Formats: sequence, C-alpha cells, structure tokens
Amino acid sequence: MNPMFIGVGGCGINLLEAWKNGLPESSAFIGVNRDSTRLKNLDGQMKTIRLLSADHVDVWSEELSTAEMQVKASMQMNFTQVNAFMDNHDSVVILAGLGGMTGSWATQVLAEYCIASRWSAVVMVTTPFCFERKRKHVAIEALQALKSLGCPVITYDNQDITKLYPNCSFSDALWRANKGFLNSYRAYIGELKQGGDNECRQ
Ligand SMILES: Nc1nc2c(ncn2[C@@H]2O[C@H](COP(=O)(O)OP(=O)(O)OP(=O)(O)O)[C@@H](O)[C@H]2O)c(=O)[nH]1
Ligand SMILES: [Mg+2]
Repeated sequence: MNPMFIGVGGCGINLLEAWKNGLPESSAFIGVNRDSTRLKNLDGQMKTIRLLSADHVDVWSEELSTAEMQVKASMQMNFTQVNAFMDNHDSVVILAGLGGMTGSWATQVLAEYCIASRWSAVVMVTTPFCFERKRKHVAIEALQALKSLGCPVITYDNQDITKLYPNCSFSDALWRANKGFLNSYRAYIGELKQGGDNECRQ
C-alpha cells in the first residue's frame, strides 16, 4: 500500500498536519480547501487543490443547497487534478470534519470518485461538538451518504475531546485529539494486515 492522504477542509488539513510525521515515508499528501490562505501556509511537500470560494453564499440559510451544489461541483471540476496527483498511489485516506461545508460535501463526491477509480479508500471523519448545533444535521446527512458508498468510514466524536483533555486549552486539546485519531488509522491498518495474514494461512 502506498497511500495518498487527502485532507478536505480546515479540519482535514489540521489532521494531515498532525499525522504527517507519524506516517510511513512513502505517504503523500493533498490538502483540499476553499481557503486559499490556509493552502498557501501548508508545507511545500503537500500538494494542494483549491476549491471555489462561496463567500457570497449565506451558508446557514435557505441558500444551503446552493452552497452544497457549489462545493460539490467545485470538487468535481478538480477530479483530473486528483487523478494526476495519484500517480503511482493505489489507495486513499480521506480526512475531514463533518459539519463543515467543504468537509461534508467535497468529501462525499471525492470518496465517490476514488471508489469509482478503483482506489482502495477509507474515510476518517470527525463529528461535531454538541455546541455546534447547526452543523450537526449537515454532519448526520453527510455521514449517512458516506456510509452508503460502501467504503470503510471511521469516525471520531469531537464531543469526547472535552472529556479526554479537560485541563488543556481548546487548541491544545484539538491538536492532541487529532494526533490521537491517527491511532484509529493505525488500528484499522493493523486489522487489515491481520485479515490478510489470516487469509494466507487458510
Ligand atoms: N478534531 C478536530 N475537529 C475539528 C478541527 N477543526 C475543525 N473541526 C471540526 O470540523 C468541523 C468542520 O470544520 P472545518 O473543517 O473548519 O470546516 P470546513 O470543512 O473547512 O468547511 P467550511 O469552512 O464550512 O467550508 C467543525 O465543525 C469541527 O467540529 C480540528 O482541528 N480537529
Ligand atoms: Mg473551512
């Protein structure tokens, strides 16, 4: 396996940054975002894909469906670029925060594209804090849509962060949680390998 790690939206990119040094050297990285400043600040090893900005769309109003269509279409317009970046990679790990527009909607069409391209795909996503009420329903819908694609979807419930790191600042707690989520990926890879070994033994 020679995975391409694709961080989608703010959270996805934060996860990439937290995971990068703990991953095998053959790993490669793509940051996908609508926030161009965030993409410019990424370290030079990371490839980037900039989606269209929807600054003019009032996101949590009746314009929600417009924003969803725009994010999805913008991701689709970049499939050729994803394909070019994949080069000799045969698997993808997609990282994102559900509830965010980019993380919820670009992730769906990207995962669909990866599966259709026959790359082995796993999606690793956070679900919103309780206080992010408006984001909750977007996240629930997005999670259902991702699960229906048939690839493994591994979640990290952000609500657990407050319990796990009660004495940390919020940003420190997020960073620790992001690092901790890497263990779920490692466990997933470990199970895959064990499954493979078992198959060989039979
Ligand atoms: N664990 C964790 N969760 C995060 C982090 N950053 C954001 N989140 C969660 O991810 C959700 C989505 O936030 P963002 O990633 O900033 O949103 P986005 O995908 O960039 O989407 P838009 O900015 O709305 O286009 C938030 O509601 C938070 O619950 C992070 O660094 N770690
Ligand atoms: Mg964002």
